[in-house]
Formats: sequence, C-alpha cells, structure tokens
Amino acid sequence: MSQHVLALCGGVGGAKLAAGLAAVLPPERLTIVINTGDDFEHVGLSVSPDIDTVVYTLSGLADEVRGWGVADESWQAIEQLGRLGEPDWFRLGDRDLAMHIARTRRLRAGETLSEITADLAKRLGIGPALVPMSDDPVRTKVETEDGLLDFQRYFVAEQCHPVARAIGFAGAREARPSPGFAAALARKDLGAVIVCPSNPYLSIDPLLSLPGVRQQLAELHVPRVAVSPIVGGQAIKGPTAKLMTELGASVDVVGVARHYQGLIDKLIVDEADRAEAPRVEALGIAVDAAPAIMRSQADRIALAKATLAAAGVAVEP
Ligand code: FO1
Repeated sequence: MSQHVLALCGGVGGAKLAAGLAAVLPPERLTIVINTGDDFEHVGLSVSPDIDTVVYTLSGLADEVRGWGVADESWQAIEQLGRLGEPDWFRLGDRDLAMHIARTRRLRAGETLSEITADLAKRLGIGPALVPMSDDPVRTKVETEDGLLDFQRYFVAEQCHPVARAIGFAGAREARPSPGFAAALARKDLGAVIVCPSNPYLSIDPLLSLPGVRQQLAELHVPRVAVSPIVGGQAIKGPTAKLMTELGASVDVVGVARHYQGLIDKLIVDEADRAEAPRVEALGIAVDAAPAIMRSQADRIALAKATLAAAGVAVEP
C-alpha cells in the first residue's frame, strides 16, 4: 500500500522542503499542513503569510531572494496607501494583493480558510493538499521586554529586536485543527510525519498548541522525522537563533532535538552537525545526516528524498 505523508510546515525553510516533497511524491500521497499563527488583518485584508509562502513556492511564483511574496513585484498600491495615511510598514506587493483580496472576499462570503486555500492552490497548479492548521483564528503573540507584541509587529515592524521572553498562541485553546489536518493525522495509510525545517517556536509550536495535536503526534505509531532548521549553530534563515537564545535553548541541533523530544523519532541534521549525533541520540532521537541547506530545487529534492528514506517511505524512481 502506498503510504501517505503528512508534512508540518511554516514559512520559507518549511516551504522549500515541502516543494521537494511535492516534487518526489504523487500529489495524492502528500498533505502539507501550514502554520496560521502569523495571520493577521492589514489594511482591511486577511493576510496568511505562511500559506502565501508555501503557495508561491510550490507554484513557482515566489521571490526567492526576498524570501516572501511574489517575484517581479511592484509596490504602487502600498505606496499610494501610505500617501493616503494607511499603514504601509507591512509591504503588500501589487501582484500579491490579488491573493489577499481573493482570500478576504471569500472569507467574508462564508468560505473557510481551508476551502479557499485548497481552491487557490489548485488554480495555481499545485497538486498536493495544502491545509491551514486551523480554520479558527490563532494569533502568535511575543512577550518581549518591551511588552506583548502581535507577531507581525514583532517580526516585521520591530525586526525581532525586542528581547523575547515567551511566545503564546491566542485563541489556540478554543481552536480546532482544520478538517484536513485532523483527517491526515487519523489516516489509516499514514506512513510518516515530516516536521519541516521551520522555526520550532514560531512556526511549528502553533500547530502543536491546537487541542489534541501534541498528544496525537506523541502517540502516533508511524515514523516522525524532523529536519533541523539549525546548521552549524546558526539558523539557516530568520530569527530562530536569536529567539532560541532568548528563550534559554541551546542554539544547536541538540536544542532542536530537546524541543521536539517525545514527538519525533529521528532528526535530520546537516553534515556539518554529524558530530552532535551522540548528544541527540542520548535524548532517544535517532540521527541521519544530509545536506540541509537548500539553495536549488535539486537541493530540495535531495533533502526530501533523504528525509523520506529516513522515515522509511518508498518513493517511486
Ligand atoms: N516580511 C517582511 O519582512 N516585510 C514585509 O513587509 C512583509 C510583507 C509580507 C506580505 C505578504 C506575505 O505573505 C508575507 C510578508 N512578509 C513580510 C513575510 C512575513 O512577515 C514573514 O516572513 C512570515 O510571517 C514568517 O514566516
């Protein structure tokens, strides 16, 4: 029986591995569950940054250099909005605006985020199921030395400068996992769970904060494999290292392993971190080493294949 793969994913790093998985697995064998803790409303529009990043990456529309939004972008609308006195600190590009307008209109018309995401992804030619973690609002908040900040305020407006003390997910306790997330976790043919190399605290913890998810993952009897977003003691991208330090975690693959202890069976580390394997294994987590920095589509595919092999999932050649 062909096994199904459930990938848990946040922004850029996660989206790259998701693109690799999408390239090597038939679409009906892959469900990608995406963090929505970063979602917020901006200039009256519903923005879902991690969904956007995954959609744009898998459809080939992403701006790979900037790391968010659409390639060949222009900024006339947001600049004009700024002139009109609207908030322009969060840059919505002209092409990107179409996504937020479509999503906002459909949410207001009563469709769920799951339905909208599935349809927009299909329209952009994406095969695998893209699933928001929840259709209910969950909002990441960062408790900093300067006070409690909404996620995008902390991340974009404040550029992660305030020292973080704790992270919370407002609404998580009342939220339910989306139907697609719940169904994927319960699949009889589930062959593996892949935790993509996204920020464990900002991108994966929101998924784990949903009622029942952490426990279900802990009790699953299929291989659960995470890919480390930390390579050689540094984050591949973004504020992961700064945040881990501020939250008291060690900025290395051992810190990542400790964070996921009890939830994963294996951690894929970059070859540069091979020497750390015994310290990770001491936590009851097996280690495989593979090149974990994804600069090209070939790198994404190679890491996806290594991750699936580590999970014992067969891939047709
Ligand atoms: N990140 C920025 O650093 N500055 C921006 O102005 C910005 C705009 C933006 C618009 C749409 C979108 O989908 C993402 C956007 N991002 C922007 C990225 C986003 O804030 C973060 O990268 C994610 O939330 C973290 O995964």
